[in-house]
Amino acid sequence: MARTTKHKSSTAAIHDQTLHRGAGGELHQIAEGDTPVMTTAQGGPVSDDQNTLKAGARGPSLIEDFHFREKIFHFDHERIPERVVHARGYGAHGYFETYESLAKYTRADLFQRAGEKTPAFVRFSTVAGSKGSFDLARDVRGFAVKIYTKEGNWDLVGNNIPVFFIQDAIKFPDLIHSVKPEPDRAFPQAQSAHDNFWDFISLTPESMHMIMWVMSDRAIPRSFRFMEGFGVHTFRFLNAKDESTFVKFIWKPKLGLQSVVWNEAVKINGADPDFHRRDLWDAIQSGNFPEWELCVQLFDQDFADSFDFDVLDPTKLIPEEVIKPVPVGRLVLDRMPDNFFAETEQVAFMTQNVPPGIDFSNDPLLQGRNFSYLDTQLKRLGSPNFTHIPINAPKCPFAHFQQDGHMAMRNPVGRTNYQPNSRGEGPREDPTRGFRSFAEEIEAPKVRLRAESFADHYSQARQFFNSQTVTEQTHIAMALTFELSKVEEPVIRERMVAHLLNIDEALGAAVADKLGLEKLPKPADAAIAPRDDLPASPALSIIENGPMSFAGRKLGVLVSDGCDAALLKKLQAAIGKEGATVELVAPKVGGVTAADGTRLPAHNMIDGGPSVLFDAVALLLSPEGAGQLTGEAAARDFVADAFAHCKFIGFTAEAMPLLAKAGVEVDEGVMPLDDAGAIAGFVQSCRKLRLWAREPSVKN
Ligand code: HDD
Repeated sequence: MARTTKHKSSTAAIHDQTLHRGAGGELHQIAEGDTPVMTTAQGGPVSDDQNTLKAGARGPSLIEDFHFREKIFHFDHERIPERVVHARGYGAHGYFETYESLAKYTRADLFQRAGEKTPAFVRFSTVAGSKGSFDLARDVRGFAVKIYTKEGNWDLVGNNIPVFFIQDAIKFPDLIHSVKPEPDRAFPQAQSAHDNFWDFISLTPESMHMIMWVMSDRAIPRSFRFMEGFGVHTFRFLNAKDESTFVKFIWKPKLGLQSVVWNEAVKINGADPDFHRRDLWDAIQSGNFPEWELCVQLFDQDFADSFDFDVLDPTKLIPEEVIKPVPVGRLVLDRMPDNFFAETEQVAFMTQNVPPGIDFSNDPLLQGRNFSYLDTQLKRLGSPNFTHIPINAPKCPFAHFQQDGHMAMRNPVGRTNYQPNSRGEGPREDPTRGFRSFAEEIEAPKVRLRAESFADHYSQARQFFNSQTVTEQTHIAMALTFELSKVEEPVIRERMVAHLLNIDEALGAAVADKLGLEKLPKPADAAIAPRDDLPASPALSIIENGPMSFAGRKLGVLVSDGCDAALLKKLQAAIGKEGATVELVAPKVGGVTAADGTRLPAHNMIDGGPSVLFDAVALLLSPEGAGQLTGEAAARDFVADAFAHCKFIGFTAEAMPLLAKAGVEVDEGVMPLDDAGAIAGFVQSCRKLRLWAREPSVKN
């Protein structure tokens, strides 16, 4: 196999070693000069890779052509089954850095020493779509973190939403069947806007809290870098004395929260289906390493007993105002995989991967997940030896007597492969360092029952809705209306509205009105009457938790021949100082010639760089350029969309005709850029990310 190694990552080093020991990789480097000779997978040099072996130049192909046979055989088997859920994902390497010792709460090795860095791999994903689907689906985002600790891999397999649709894992196949393409017609792809999903949801009141989140802007994040991650379930920390503290895990993005609006999401999917992938790739490749703080909400049994809801119920959260999340470390992503398949596709996350000092709670969803993930890895990766793949292998020493099976790469040496043995050979268990479960006393009848304490399905849904700004509440109502408008069976729409009335009467009525329901249904029967005394939790709003910074964001500047290069330079400097980037959009990708003769190469031609790809835009045009662009639909859309999506728009006076033609009524977010002072003001406004006050007039 001809192999070229760009730079040696730790994973590559493991790979090399394996090749060295297993196959004598260096034998294949039969090189002439620096170019390695192509060989078959068996190592035989290949003389012709352009033509199959034939009986005569125009004759039939011969089956003895082992090179062709091997090449096509391998190609035919390149795909492994995609994940049943979370098929579309994107990963990156990095590290977790511990802030201070948490020994008081947990004996987990990675939390013992301040400043220690532990290698990590993260895979972000959507849930419903196939591997090739688009990034801006309205969907939950997976946020799966593998931390290679010195005492085994810890997988925190979470989402960007702190609650889930269902309370018991036995409903997971039904939930996923309902959201995936309908089985007879095989559509819609990567969308929940169809009958099956809403039929299931409207018959599953426990989903209502999650539905509020999924219909909110959380489900259309601007970037992986700008979203939170949640472990969802309650876990346990166990300290050296085996004392337990309950813990919930939250990842907080350093760059703050940000989402897009639905109209924008739909257009991004057309303009750049890989929008989120590209964003992560660009950020890491340019050295702007994304970062999250790991925060923990810690509580004891007394709090659990006194909390309004059951801490084992994954459809509930503990508001940050009730238990403040404490930062305990940071996650930095600083390296893209060398190979997508080897790492991002083959990475196997499993909730049951916890190191000593972290333990499970009895959350019935978590318990079911712990059972499920091992199965899925065997199916997908095809062998119980999937931990031999470098991305899944622990980075600490490991030793056991598991052996053989498909593709076994690490094989035991010596005679003894069992324990106990009288030769004193091989690994032995260690009761002190080894994993111990919390010794919870359990005496209970064996039953199939849902706890009464799980029965309140509406109160936290209402609390979430009440915690949103008016803008966000409007987005939720519009998302629900859009999704339900795609549902063909009226009874499902009505059933959903009946649930909404239990969450917020005005929301239910607004959605009913927008759907054109003839009359309002009765509110759904509630197992427990929804509470209206839960205080709003500002931590639940994206807008309330904006970064007040433009760092990590992107300004798109539309330029034309004859534009003002000096002004552009000032703008670029101001945006650069803010920690953001500038991309030029021009009539031709080759660029434009500014009034002073400077040649300015563009990143995109207008059709390829619509404003939905940017967080704010500026129009730096000459009078002729503006005149020309008013005649181009893509240029008018560039401006009209930026305005409709409530973005800040900077412009030079020459661009006025284009603004007018695009239907823009100049407001406080459409800002002249005539001098350095104006540029500073524009950049300052961009920190707000959007001018939401404009929204009622443009109706997103
Ligand atoms: Fe799951 C993948 C997150 C409930 C069964 N899940 C998967 C991934 C994430 C989550 C992020 C992708 C991992 C990756 O990037 O490879 N899943 C969640 C969260 C849940 C949840 C946050 C609820 C709190 N999942 C859940 C249940 C079950 C599963 C209840 C089954 C009982 N999940 C799976 C799976 C997947 C998976 C089928 C598909 C591919 C994989 O595991 O590796 O086993």
